[in-house]
Amino acid sequence: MSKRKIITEPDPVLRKKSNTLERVDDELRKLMDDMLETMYEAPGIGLAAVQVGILKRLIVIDISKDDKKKNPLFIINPKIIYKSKKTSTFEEGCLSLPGHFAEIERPAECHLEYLDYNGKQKKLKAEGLLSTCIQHEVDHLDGILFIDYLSKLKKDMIIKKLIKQKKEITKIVI
Ligand code: GNR
Ligand code: NI
Repeated sequence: MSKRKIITEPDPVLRKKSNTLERVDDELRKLMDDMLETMYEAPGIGLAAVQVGILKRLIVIDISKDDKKKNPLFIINPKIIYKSKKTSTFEEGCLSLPGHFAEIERPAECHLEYLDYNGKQKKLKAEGLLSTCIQHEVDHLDGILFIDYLSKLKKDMIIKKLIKQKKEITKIVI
């Protein structure tokens, strides 16, 4: 397994729509293993392939807190088939928006159809943090970031700070 570089905002790749996968093979499983390692190292509870620069409809999630009892979820071609009217709010972070957090309201429950690590068709009913995380990751596959749900003022402020951070990093490199 190898760790991959996480792309951060602003980067036009993060705004692209990811493509549906045609098959689940060993090459794809290698990518999923790399994504899981990258996510654990970050650390984060979810990662979409686009965040490592690959425009494929693929996400990995592990919301388990206990380091010893890992519970990874590999989700290929996710399709949200139900979203509840009831909503819930969580403080969200994003590995592509380092250092920024915001309370985001989303449907509390969602039902999902997808292919697993072995290419098997699965269904999942999610609530709580898992439901929020799935919706956050599926948004990535459609080029959406959580800052898109904030006011223009808050969103622009965060993007401005991220641009400044990137400029400072390049200065250090030079
Ligand atoms: O690590 C992450 N934490 C998180 C917290 C609340 C809601 C969503 C997330 S996902 C995020 C990792 C990430 O950027 N995934 O795309
Ligand atoms: Ni994210």
